[in-house]
Amino acid sequence: MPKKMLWIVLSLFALSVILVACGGQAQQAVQEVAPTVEAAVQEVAPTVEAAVQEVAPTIETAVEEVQQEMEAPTEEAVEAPTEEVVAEEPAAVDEVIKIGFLAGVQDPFYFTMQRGAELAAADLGIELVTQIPEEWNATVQTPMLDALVARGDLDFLFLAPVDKEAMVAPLQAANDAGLPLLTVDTFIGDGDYAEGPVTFPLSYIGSDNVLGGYLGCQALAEAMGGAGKAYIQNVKPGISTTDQREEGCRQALDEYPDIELVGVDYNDDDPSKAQAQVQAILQREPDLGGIFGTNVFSAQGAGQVVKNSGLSGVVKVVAFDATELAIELLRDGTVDLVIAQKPADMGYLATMMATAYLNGVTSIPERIPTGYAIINQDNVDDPDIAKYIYTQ
Ligand code: T6T
Repeated sequence: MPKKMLWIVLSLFALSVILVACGGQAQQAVQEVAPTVEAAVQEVAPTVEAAVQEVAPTIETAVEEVQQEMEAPTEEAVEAPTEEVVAEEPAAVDEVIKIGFLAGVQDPFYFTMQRGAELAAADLGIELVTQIPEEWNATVQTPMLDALVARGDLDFLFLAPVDKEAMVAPLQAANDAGLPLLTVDTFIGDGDYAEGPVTFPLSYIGSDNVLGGYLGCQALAEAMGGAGKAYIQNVKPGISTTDQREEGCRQALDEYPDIELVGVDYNDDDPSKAQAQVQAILQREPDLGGIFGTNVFSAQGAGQVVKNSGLSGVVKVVAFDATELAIELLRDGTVDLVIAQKPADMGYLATMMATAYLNGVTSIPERIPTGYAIINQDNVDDPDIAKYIYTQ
């Protein structure tokens, strides 16, 4: 503002202060000088205006510059992102998040997992798209996976791959198509998504199945009195979970020199095939002492044949998976121990981790073990245990 302008304004201000201080006489004085003041104001008004006009563009530019500075990200923020952030761009979360769940097969274990996932979906306000194959088979699950990818509206997918090798390529294709994914219950590769041969799935949520197999067969060996002939009723080689349960069982039986493992059969997850195989081994080994059933249909087949053969309590049975039928066989003494996984927890956690990831959380643990409940005749009615029984 020009110096002259400043002086005029200041002197006018001083004058008005003096006038106020002087009271009545002042008023008369004011009226006398008013025209002069007015003339003075009229005189400087154009200059003031011109001066404002003059500096206006500068002020405006300055304001714009400040605004731009505030919007632009700082040097550090641009350079700082860690490696994971670069991995994949999470989906825009402006519309409802849509998460796909592809199970392994229709059985009480996955129905219970579905209920856990639905509970999480309700809690988190996301949409869940569930698909459950009728048969446990990679040739059935692969086209279902491809169809889920082809929909193009899913933001994330979690699934139980039915074979740890055969499902690597289909999942890689889904991931390459931009669909982030994690596996529940089973894994692909060796399950180590941090250092293993396959690392693109974000996480593996499921039981420690080697431990589960070990606990199951340690209990079987004890129930057999540490001696005799044992047998494993399994599903199909190549399934990460049941392969590991067999491995853990063998480790436990190896600790009992007086126990002989007389056979392992694979029932393709078909209960009637399981029954036929158990009838065959009982004929081949009439003094069989114990059977370990590695999952729902394996244990179901074994338990029903032992019961129907009147061998309840004679041939010891350990069942993996806490279906209502397994619990019934436990209550009537055919089954000695039931190992309950936590499929509802797996479904809930998978939905939660998927949602967290889509909301920008980058530190999703590559491994989330979900633990067990060991059920026997003494604790089967304890509500804290009974809650782990799978619902139909
Ligand atoms: O035992 C579960 C699951 O953990 C396994 O991967 C496959 O079989 C079940 O679904 C039970 O049928």
